[in-house]
Amino acid sequence: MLIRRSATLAPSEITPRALFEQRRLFLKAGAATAAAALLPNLPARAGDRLAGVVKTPYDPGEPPTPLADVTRYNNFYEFGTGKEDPARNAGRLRTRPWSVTVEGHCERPGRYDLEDVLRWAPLEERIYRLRCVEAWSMVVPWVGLPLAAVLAHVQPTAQAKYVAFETLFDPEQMPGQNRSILDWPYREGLRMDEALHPLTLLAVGLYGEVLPNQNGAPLRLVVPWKYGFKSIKSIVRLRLVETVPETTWNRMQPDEYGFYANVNPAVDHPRWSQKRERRIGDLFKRDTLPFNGYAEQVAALYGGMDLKRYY
Ligand SMILES: Nc1nc2c(c(=O)[nH]1)N[C@H]1C(S)=C(S)[C@@H](COP(=O)(O)O)O[C@H]1N2
Ligand SMILES: [Mo]
Repeated sequence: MLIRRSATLAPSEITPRALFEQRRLFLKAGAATAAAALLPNLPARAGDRLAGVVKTPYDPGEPPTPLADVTRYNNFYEFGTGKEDPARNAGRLRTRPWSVTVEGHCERPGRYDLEDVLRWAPLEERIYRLRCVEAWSMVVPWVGLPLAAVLAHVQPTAQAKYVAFETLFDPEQMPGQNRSILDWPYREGLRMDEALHPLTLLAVGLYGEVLPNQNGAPLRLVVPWKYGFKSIKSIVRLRLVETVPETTWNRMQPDEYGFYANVNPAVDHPRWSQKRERRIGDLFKRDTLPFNGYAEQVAALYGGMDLKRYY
């Protein structure tokens, strides 16, 4: 099935329920910020143990993919297009000092040091499924903070309907950027209710340790109900915007990669089926679940939307 349409949703189409949920989450995130005022600094080197990580009930109850696979089978085109290229080449990325610039429609724009951002909420361990659009998948014990906590801190105004994200642009550190395989820097975006959803995580670690560079150090997005390409790595910029932001893959191949990119076994990629997936380490394929198994938590965000059109 080939679906061509630009997948956008007018702000007027966001349901009142979604907006209500959004406000409720906002209040919760504010409380978390207050509780996290005094956290130890984050160790800087990949593999360093993260302290003070709160265990959460986010766990699909499936065995996590071995660390060796999570860190040696990656997509990170800034370091090459082969699955093993990022593990080989990402070592040259300098992840400290690191700052995140927040711009656009918010009360507190600015350039924030990563250490400060990490004081806005406690670090949590959450085990999520990751489903790549290429039909492989993993189970990863991430460590991070809810994106909602960061948004609560910078306070989006009523005009902010979407959050746009950008990866670092530095061809000296990211040699893949010397080739025009993608339109650099890598860009992604979420609708505000998706960005505020409690499942949406900004990860700084995995398996209890500082994120290896190839997995998106020092700060990467994880949106478990969407295809992996939405989970942008090595983020340096957040922009609060009023209209649907441009995203890298959507811009490259709009008929193959939609803005929403919700995992959906009923909507095939134009060149292959999305009905099944191979969990890394498994011999046989398994069925892909709607919203990657998170339908109960997120399906309501898309009530009334035609998910074949907004793919
Ligand atoms: N900046 C950047 N982020 C990126 C990518 C990329 O090439 N560059 N690849 C995406 C894709 S397609 C996937 S499947 C996931 C893979 O995450 P992992 O390597 O941690 O498993 O990262 C996503 N984030
Ligand atoms: Mo992917």
